[in-house]
Amino acid sequence: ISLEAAMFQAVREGEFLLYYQPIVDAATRRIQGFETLMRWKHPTLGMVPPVRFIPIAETNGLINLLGAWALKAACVQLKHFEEAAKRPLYISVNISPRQFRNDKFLEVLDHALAFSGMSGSQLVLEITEGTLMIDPVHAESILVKMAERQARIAIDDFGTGYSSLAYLKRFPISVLKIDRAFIKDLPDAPKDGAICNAVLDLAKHLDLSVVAEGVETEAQLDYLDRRGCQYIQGYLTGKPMPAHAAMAALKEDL
Ligand code: G
Ligand code: G
Ligand code: MN
Ligand code: NA
Repeated sequence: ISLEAAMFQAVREGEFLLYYQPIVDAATRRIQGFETLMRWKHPTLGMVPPVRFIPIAETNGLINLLGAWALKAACVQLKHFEEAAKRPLYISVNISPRQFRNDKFLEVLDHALAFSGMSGSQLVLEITEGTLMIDPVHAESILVKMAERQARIAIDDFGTGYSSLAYLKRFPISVLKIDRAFIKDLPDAPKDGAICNAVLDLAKHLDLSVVAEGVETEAQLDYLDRRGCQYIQGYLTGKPMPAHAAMAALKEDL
């Protein structure tokens, strides 16, 4: 049985689950929100990594079903996180190119918000530069509708895509997520440091937030914090974890 066939079975059997990775304030290390990351727990194969199953789901269209489930489940979970934390938080959800272009996408989004009772302002949708560039006219119309719902847009893997900076002017974007590729060799890589500084400067002038991804060391966090990077995500401040562990992390995070 192929991995693809196993995926359809996995949907029926409820083998997909969501992990949550904290996004923290660099200065205080307080949790501000979580990125939702999909996991597949297969009964015999064990944990199948998203790099193996997301591309298949993107090709056969199953990503629309999985993505709709993930968005709704993440919104419901956010309400539980906020009850545990007793303060407002946000949830960040990855949206693949095919999901973004699906004509049911706005319905899926509205259903997730209505079902969970969550405000759109607490939702961040992570898309890549590539997703925007496939069809910029269509992308603009979707982004404007998201902005009407107060949902924020983050550019995921920022700096690694094949695109121009012009879209930062054209589209209503709120967050840049600096790709791990630019973080991993900090603080001793002058070119990576220069790129991070340039992104932070650009974001400041465009009034965008920045999240540095893949922060694994204190030296990296310190470097980014000193240069005014407000938000950090990485193994240093929290690995992707199941909901119950994220709840525990929130209760420790006074
Ligand atoms: O979690 P890592 O946890 O291995 O995730 C690897 C990649 O899989 C991420 O870069 C992301 O692009 C993709 N991914 C993880 N979860 C989701 C999801 O819920 N939806 C989509 N579209 N992609 C996801
Ligand atoms: O493409 P996207 O940024 O959505 O995916 C994030 C990916 O990065 C996930 O696979 C997640 O598990 C992984 N990740 C998160 N933090 C770290 C980190 O500190 N180090 C490494 N190597 N990977 C990380
Ligand atoms: Mn992401
Ligand atoms: Na990324």
